[in-house]
Formats: sequence, C-alpha cells, structure tokens
Amino acid sequence: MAGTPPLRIDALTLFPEMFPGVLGSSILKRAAEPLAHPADPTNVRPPVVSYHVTNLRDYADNKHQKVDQPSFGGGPGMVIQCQPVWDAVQDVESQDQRPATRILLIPQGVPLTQPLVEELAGLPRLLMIAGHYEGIDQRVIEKLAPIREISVGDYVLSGGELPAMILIDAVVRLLPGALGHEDSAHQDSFSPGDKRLLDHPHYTRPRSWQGLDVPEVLLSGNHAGIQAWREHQARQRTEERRPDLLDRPADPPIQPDA
Ligand code: 9WO
Repeated sequence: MAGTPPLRIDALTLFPEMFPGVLGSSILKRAAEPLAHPADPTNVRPPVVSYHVTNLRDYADNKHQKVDQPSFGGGPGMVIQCQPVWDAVQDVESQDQRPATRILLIPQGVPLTQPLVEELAGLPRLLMIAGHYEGIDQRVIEKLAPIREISVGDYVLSGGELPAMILIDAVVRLLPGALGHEDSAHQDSFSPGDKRLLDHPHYTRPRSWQGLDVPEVLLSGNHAGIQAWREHQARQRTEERRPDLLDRPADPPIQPDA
C-alpha cells in the first residue's frame, strides 16, 4: 500500500539558520524520517512530512544579495522588497505540482487556533513566508493572493520565523503516523470534541515527594473514577484560568482565502 504522499512544508526566510534545531528535534524530526515499527522492523512507514527552508537572499537580483530597502514614507527599519519574495515563491512552487496554501505570519493575521491547525493539517502543501525587520512590501502580498495571514499571538517579534515554527509544530504532530502512539494527540487541551477544556494535572513516581502525595484516585485502578477526576480538574482549571474558552461558540470562523 502506497500511503498518502508526505505533506510538503516550505518556509521562506532571511534567517534559515533558525530552523534546523526545531525541525531536527523530537516529533518534527521523526515525522520527516522513515520509521520502522518496533514490533516488526520490516514494516516501515514513509516520512509523513518534508521540510524545505529557502533563503530569500538567494533570490536577490544584485551581487550584494540585498533584499531590503528603507520604507517609503520614512520611519525606522527596512522593508523586504517584492521581487525576491515573488521569485522565491514562483521557484519553490514549481518544485512540486500540488498547489501550495500560502501563509504569511504577521501580528495582523487571523489568530491561530486548534481548528485552524486541523484544517491546515489536511492540506497537501503549505508555504510559509516569514517576514523580518519592519515587514514585506504590501504589493507582493497582494499579488500572492490568495494568501492566509496568520498570527500566533498578540505580541511583536523580530520576525515571522518563530511563528512559522510554532505553526509547523502544531500541524505536524497531527499528521497520521507522526506520533509514536496514535491516540496521544487527541487527548490534549483543545482537541476536537472535548469542548476545548484545558488539560488536567499529571503525576508520576514517586507517590510521595517533599511531603506532597499523588491524588489517591490515580492510584486506585478505578478507570471510571480516574476519568471523572480528570474531567473535573479540567473543567475547574478552565473555569478558573480561561473562562473565555467555555463562553465562546464552539468553532471560531476560519478565514476564507483572501
Ligand atoms: C514592527 C513594529 C514597530 C513599531 C510598531 C509596530 C510594529 N509592528 C512591527 C511588525 O509587525 N514587524 C513585523 C516583524 C514585520 C513582519 C515580521 N515580524 C513579526 C511577525 N513580528 N511578529 C510577528 C508575528 C507573527 C505571527 N504571530 C505573532 C507575531
């Protein structure tokens, strides 16, 4: 059986050196590798994702590899020019026939939520553009329509690279076969169907540590009791810390393609 082809994720950035540590660790690393089944090493699942990080500077049209210029209208900082962004998008998109969903990571974007992550995890190709400095010339953003503009939170960073890696992490862990055991992803905070409760607390050995004991029910072997306790904890924490999650309608609207 030839499974579905791996999700292709491109990232366009002026700082490609930021990516290997994140993409080369933990689940994001394993998802990009063929993985032998522990019980049956002849049963190998192919990679579920491939990463392609591209330096925008490689698309500069000048020998100094300069891709930014001062902002028209004045003000501090530099703006990334249209041409290198456009040429890079055309080039990487030509490397795979499947249509890419273009994503720009900016504070002005639609907030990243678990339902949006789930939608993106179902697509064949994602192309993330990470701005830096003061931003990217608006005209190339217009010409790249449709493009999804996404924010990972209400704060300003020095660039879109960390948000791109956050989005990659959130998406890749949902891909079938990415995790060791297939059900872990569906028990976390914000998993679908769990009415968006925060996670319950966790405990491991030893049973007593610095005078603090593990809640008795977790040692009882009573699985229904354990599940009820965890649900109660989750609900209580959500009410205390994030009542907004209980108030809001179930699914935030998903941004249509621009
Ligand atoms: C710079 C700036 C300076 C003064 C006042 C407002 C300002 N906004 C910005 C700005 O948005 N700079 C961006 C830096 C340009 C695009 C890439 N950068 C970025 C992306 N910073 N933070 C993000 C980001 C992306 C997604 N989710 C959260 C933050």
